[in-house]
Amino acid sequence: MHESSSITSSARSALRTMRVAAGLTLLAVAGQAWGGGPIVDTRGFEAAAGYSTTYLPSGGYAGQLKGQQGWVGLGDDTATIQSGVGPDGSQAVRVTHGADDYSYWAVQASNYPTGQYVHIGWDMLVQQSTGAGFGPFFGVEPYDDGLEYLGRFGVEAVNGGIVYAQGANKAVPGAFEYATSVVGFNTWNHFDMVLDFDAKRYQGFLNGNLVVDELFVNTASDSFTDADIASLATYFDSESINKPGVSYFDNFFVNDGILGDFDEDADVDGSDLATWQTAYGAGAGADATGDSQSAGGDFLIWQQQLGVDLSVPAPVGAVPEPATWALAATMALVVSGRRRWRARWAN
Ligand SMILES: [Ca+2]
Ligand SMILES: [Ca+2]
Ligand SMILES: [Ca+2]
Repeated sequence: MHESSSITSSARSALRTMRVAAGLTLLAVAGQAWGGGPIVDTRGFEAAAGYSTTYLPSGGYAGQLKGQQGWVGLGDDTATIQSGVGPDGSQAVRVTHGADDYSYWAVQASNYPTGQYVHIGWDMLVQQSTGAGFGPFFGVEPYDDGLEYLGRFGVEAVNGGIVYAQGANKAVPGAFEYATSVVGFNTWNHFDMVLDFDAKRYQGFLNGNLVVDELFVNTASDSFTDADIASLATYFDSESINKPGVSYFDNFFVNDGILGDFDEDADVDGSDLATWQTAYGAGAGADATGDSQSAGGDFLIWQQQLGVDLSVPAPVGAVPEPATWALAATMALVVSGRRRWRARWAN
C-alpha cells in the first residue's frame, strides 16, 4: 500500500513536471486529458492490504491506524482497525471521539491533482450521540499544500445531519453548515467527495446522490495533499465540545481524477471510451492506472467504472424542505480545529 502509493506519487511527480514543462501547448491538444490514478487505496483496511488489528506501537494502543500503511495521525481521539465491523463484516476503522478533542488521520501526498478532479470515497457508520448540544463531526476534510482545508463533508452525530464546510462566498468560510439530508444511525452509508480544481468547488454525494455543492473554503487553493478522516466538535457550547461519539470508516480511497473519466466531465460513459480509443498507445490521455500510458488496463478500469456519475446537475428551482431538527440549527456551526493543529502535524 504505502509502497505503491509512493511509486504512484513519484510517477505523478514526473508527469506533473512534464506537464508544467510542456506548458500551454498541452492545452491546445484536442482530447488531451489526464485520467488519473490512485493516491490512497486502503483496500477496505483488510489484512490482505496490510492492516493489522493487533499492531501495537510503543506508547500506542492495539490496532491503531496511525503508523500503519503510511497513515499519520494528530489529536487525542483514537482510530483502530477492528474485525467484524465493516459493511461486508470484515475489517474497518473505529473512530472514538472524546471530550474536547480534534483529531485527524491521513496519508500525505504531493503534486496533485494532475487534472481537474480529486475523488475521495468512503463508507461510514455513525452511532448516535445523545443529550443536549450538537454531536461530533465524523467525515473527511481535504487539504491543500498551504495547510488550508478545501471543504468538509460528513455527519453530525446527534441529529444524523449531513454537514459540510461553508465556501468562500459564505458568511463564515470554513464553518460547519447543515445540508438538508439526514442519515440513519448504525447503518453503513457511502460518501463521495469530488474536488473540482477548475471550478474551485467541491461536491458531496450521499449514496450516489448529490447533497452538497459548495465553493472551496479558499478559492485560491490549487493543490491537494491529503484527505483526512476527521473527528471534530461541531459547535462551541460546552455540551457540544465535550460530547463523545463513535463512528466506523471502511473502503476509504483517494483518486487523482475520477477513474475511467477520461474526458474529465465527472462521469464514466461512452465518451470516455472514445477518448481511450484515441489515446490508446499514445501517452497518458486515458490513464486510469497512474503509469502515464493509455493501455488495456485503463480500458478495464473504464469497464468497471462505467455508469459512475459524479457530475453536478443544472440547478433546479425547488429547494428541499429542511428537516425539522435543522430549523433550530441553520446558524453556522463552529470553525474548529484547523491550522494550529496542522502546523503541529507538519513538524
Ligand atoms: Ca473492510
Ligand atoms: Ca466522462
Ligand atoms: Ca495506464
